[in-house]
Amino acid sequence: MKIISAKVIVTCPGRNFVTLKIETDEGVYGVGDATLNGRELAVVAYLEEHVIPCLIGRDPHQIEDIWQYLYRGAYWRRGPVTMTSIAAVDMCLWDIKGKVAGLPVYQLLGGKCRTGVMVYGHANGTSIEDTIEVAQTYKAMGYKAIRLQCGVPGLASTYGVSKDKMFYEPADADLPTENIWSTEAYLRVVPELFKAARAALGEEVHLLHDVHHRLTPIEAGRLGKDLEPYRPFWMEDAVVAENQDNFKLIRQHTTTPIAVGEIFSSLWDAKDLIQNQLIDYIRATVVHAGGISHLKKLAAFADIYNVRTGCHGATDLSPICMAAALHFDVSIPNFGLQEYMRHTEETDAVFPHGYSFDDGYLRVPEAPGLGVDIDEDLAAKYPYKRAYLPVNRLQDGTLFNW
Ligand code: EZ4
Ligand code: CO
Repeated sequence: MKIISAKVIVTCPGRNFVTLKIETDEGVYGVGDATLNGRELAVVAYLEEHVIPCLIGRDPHQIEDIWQYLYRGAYWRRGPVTMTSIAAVDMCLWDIKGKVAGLPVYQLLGGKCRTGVMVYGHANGTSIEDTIEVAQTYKAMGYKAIRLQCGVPGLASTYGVSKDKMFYEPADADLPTENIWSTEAYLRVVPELFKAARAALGEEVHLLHDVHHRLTPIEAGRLGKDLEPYRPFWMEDAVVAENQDNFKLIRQHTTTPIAVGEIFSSLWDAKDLIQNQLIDYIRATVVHAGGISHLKKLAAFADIYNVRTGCHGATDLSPICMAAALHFDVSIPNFGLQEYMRHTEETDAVFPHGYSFDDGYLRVPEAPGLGVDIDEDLAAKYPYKRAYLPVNRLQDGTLFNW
């Protein structure tokens, strides 16, 4: 079997998605997500100019060899553009292998370890009351885990709080919009949100929170401690992670479980965090961390240190990534939780898929391969539109982390 062609499809059904499609001489094709939010066309160029020419004529069954070829062969290692490109190829090849075998990809990964994938939804609102009201809706829909984000009094807008109640799309401007941030105001409101939420939602439901890289380690230690009475499932991205030592200080001060890694590109970004047991959940994703092949390796490494997975699953990861994530999630022993932000109807129509939500769980597609596709005619109706994530400044104008 040989790869005869590959192409990159860019579509914007409400938001941008980049998709790689690899075709073989036997008519079987595979699809892979290649979306890197706000930097989409950098991945397109990398794939078109530097990856696709190297794939033509290769045997698509040699997933590991092709992975190594693209990783070691580039000389320049890691980085989000490279690893997203490699991930897209990897997803295509697993899709092809599954279709040829007549098996869903999870079967090729060792079969199911669980019947479904527990997911968490995003409840957010400008006030604590609004947020809890949305959380009640999620609970009524069957969600077992809910992320809570609310507006910060005194700030005009912040990450995690959408204009639309059930959809959240932060990359919404032709050039970055600017948010203003106050750590002090934020640290006052979040414990209040959790206190009210526990009282309103009961003890059973898992409650999560995303700090979105806004704190220093000692501030994160304090927030973790303040949230302990309400038993959060995790505190996410409490600090920036370039310096993995940041997490030591957090650990010294709180037993709130720690999650990090949605912007990690590889195992190497998480190595010290895992080995030193400084985190509880690793959020690296199929699309941004080298595909199913690399994430399997990361999860196996994490398992040794009791770290479980909590894959990123925001709307900027396409339904192709979601399908791939579900095959991965059901097949590994140390799965923790999967993020699930629902896509819009337009997006779901461009990417027909076989996964479905059922009482708090996503069920993995049972069709051969990944069980997801792209409708190219429909995709062509939505041309690329440049869209950036916001930037964030402190009240005195200092550029901060978004
Ligand atoms: O802001 O995916 O946990 N989820 C998140 C996301 C991120 C976006 C950025 O591309 O933090 O909503
Ligand atoms: Co996040």
